[in-house]
Amino acid sequence: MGTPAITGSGVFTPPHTITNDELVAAFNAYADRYNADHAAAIDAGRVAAKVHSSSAFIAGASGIHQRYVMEKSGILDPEVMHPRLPPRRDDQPSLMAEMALDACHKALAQAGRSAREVDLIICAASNHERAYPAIAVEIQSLLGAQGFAFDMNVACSSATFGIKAAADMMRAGGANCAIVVSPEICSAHLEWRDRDCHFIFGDVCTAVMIEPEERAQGPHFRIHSTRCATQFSNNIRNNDGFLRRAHGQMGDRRDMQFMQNGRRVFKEVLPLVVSHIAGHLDEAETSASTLSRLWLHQANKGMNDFIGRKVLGRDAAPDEQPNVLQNYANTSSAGSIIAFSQHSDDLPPGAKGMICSFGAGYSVGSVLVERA
Ligand code: CO8
Repeated sequence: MGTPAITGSGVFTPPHTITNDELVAAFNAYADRYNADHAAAIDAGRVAAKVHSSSAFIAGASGIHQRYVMEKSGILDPEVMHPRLPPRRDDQPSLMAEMALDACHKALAQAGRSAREVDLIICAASNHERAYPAIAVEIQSLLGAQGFAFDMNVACSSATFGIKAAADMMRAGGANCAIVVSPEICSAHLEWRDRDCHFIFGDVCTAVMIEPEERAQGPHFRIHSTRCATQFSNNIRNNDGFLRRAHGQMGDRRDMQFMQNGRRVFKEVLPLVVSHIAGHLDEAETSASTLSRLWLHQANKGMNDFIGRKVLGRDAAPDEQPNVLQNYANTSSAGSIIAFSQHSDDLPPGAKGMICSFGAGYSVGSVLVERA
């Protein structure tokens, strides 16, 4: 089998946006109601008053200006503060599969392939809508693809780990036409009532086509090499899971949604990522000075600026390290793939770049590519 290549990519962008100002207005209205409802307990010092959020803080601390979501009225209703996503019947497509179909069709069109040629689908995402049957198998059926499909989850690194899995299978002869698809409905596992993190996430779906290079029908990116690493940490965690009922814990517990110690994540993940990228480049006998582009995980602009500076040894120009989080916020595993999909067409043949994700686990995944 030949060298695997990325032959197409696609992004499904949800229909609704929430600006920082809209988000903060809803949060502050919720906080005011909460404080009024708990006034006696707050005055007696038994309950902490909720403090207002601020658009200026959000933009300054994260670089996020807005986010896309699948449903916005519930998130912005101070009485609700979560998206209203009605359950789907078993004979209806799941929400993740519906988002995935759009992104997959865009990736297939760019690669010049029909769905029937696909023989591997990996649905790589931070959370899956149900335990089984796999969302990936549903996507395979709805697309009319062949072969086999499975779900995987490495939180924010799901897509890069998925690309590694597909590329390795291709090198071993186990697949010939693969899609790694990442439907991320982050709005459903974010606690919108928590001021420390209510601004962080948005929804999206990305898809990446991977084929042996000799099958490519047009411009493509040769996958030179991939590198994955993990190191256990509790600093990004979500305790929701199938044992919840067995534990007798069905109530409204804060740890059943996204939780993070953002400051520690910031401090601990940066050195991990910088040394991971340096190690990958060493293994590939490639110098950072030959990289034309870094498509980094989209969690925080300050983090990305720092990583770019350490990797390149100087400040990265905006087109060398494109950010999309000002529009999309953190979309977990899909972030680096949105950046790749929307900011790669201009690269000339021979240009090299690196896709790199990092997040819960901790996990770091990198993909070194070359434009062909
Ligand atoms: N408005 C106004 N002020 C605020 C707000 C707010 N909304 N929030 C906090 N503040 C205040 C704080 O109270 C604090 O005040 P004081 O100094 O008086 O105590 C001050 O601002 C500073 O607060 P922080 O220390 O929290 O602020 P930071 O500058 O550290 O910024 C960030 C916070 C933006 C969260 C930053 O720490 C960060 O980006 N960290 C890294 C995050 C990261 O990379 N996480 C990866 C998670 S993604 C992942 O792995 C996928 C998980 C699966 C997906 C889940 C989907 C839901």
